[in-house]
Amino acid sequence: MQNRVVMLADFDYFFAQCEELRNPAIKDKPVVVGVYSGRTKESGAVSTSNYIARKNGVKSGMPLFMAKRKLEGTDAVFLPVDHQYYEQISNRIMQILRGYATSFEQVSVDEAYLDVTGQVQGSFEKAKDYAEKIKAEVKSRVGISFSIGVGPNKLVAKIACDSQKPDGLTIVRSEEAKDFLATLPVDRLLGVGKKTSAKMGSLGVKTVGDLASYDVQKLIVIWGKILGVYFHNAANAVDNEPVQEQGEAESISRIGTLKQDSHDLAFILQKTDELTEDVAKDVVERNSSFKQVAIYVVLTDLSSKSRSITLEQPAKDKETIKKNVKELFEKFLGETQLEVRRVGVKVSDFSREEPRQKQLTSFF
Ligand code: DCP
Ligand code: CA
Ligand code: CA
Repeated sequence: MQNRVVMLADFDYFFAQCEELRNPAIKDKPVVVGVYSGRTKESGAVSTSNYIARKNGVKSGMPLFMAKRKLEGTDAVFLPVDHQYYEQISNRIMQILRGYATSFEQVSVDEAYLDVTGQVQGSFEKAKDYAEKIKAEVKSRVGISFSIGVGPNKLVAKIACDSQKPDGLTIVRSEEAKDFLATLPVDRLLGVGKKTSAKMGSLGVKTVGDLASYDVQKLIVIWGKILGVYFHNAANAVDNEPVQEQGEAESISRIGTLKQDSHDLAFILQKTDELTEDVAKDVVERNSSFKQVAIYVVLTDLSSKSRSITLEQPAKDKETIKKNVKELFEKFLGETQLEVRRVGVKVSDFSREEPRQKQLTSFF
């Protein structure tokens, strides 16, 4: 099986960079964006700052008075957060990024995963050029720089991205992934907080590499099956979470044109079976069950029709789709003399199961 190529894009010093964008005159100064609590003129916390301010020791979350002290004697600029404006910029970038990926998942105002396996034919070599192209386009169209991590999955892409900022591009190939993670402290893994890393430390597990070679059965005894297996896999750079848009699609469908117009059931089902394969793959990826199967038909006179069946039980397998599509077409072809030109397969009415990701993160 071909390896996946997953990117994480994380916008550099985002709120502060947005401020620089609308007021380039502040670019060479320390820039601090903060939330002013309003109690006194000085009270509040730093949201983020540009890299000039960071060099002086300013950090996200730090009280503003402390940031002021660190920047004493400089021409630092302090600004209040303007979420609406940052969201506008973010949306423009996200829209561009979305166009570069087969599947796309925005995770926050300044971060998104892109599955680009198809675009780069699974090649990390090509992924490098592709990432540079994406960065250049966003820079020229929006004016914002960001860092990209590329890896065989989301976990590796994220850590790759964090390893080189700002304006970074870090590529970690499948075969390098395990070694890349091995020297990092365990708390760099999602879900390993203070308590967990202290517990792991007491077992002699300090680095991700230690965790990777630790007996998985022992991890399961301590943390239970789901978390134990997750820690083991994550440490070994194994992560099968799909890149998927948050929020739910109403339906999953595919439409195609027949090689020639036809009234022949077997010929038509050849095409719909092909479409069903793709629909079923998406169903698996979204981990959803559907209760409705529908066909869409465009006839030679260009009129279009649709027919649907509601299942008694939610289903998620492709055989159920094929069987119902067949029944729908048998019936439909009995109702018309016209030949069929285009066909579509659609499943809908999802009863979504807990996505695996949610199950896991609900532990954290
Ligand atoms: N943010 C915040 N308070 C924090 C951390 C972050 O308000 N304690 C906001 C401001 C950031 C944005 O979220 O601009 C994104 O957070 P990041 O952690 O990605 O940090 P930056 O984008 O600021 O910097 P970097 O260049 O390190 O990604
Ligand atoms: Ca971020
Ligand atoms: Ca960022």
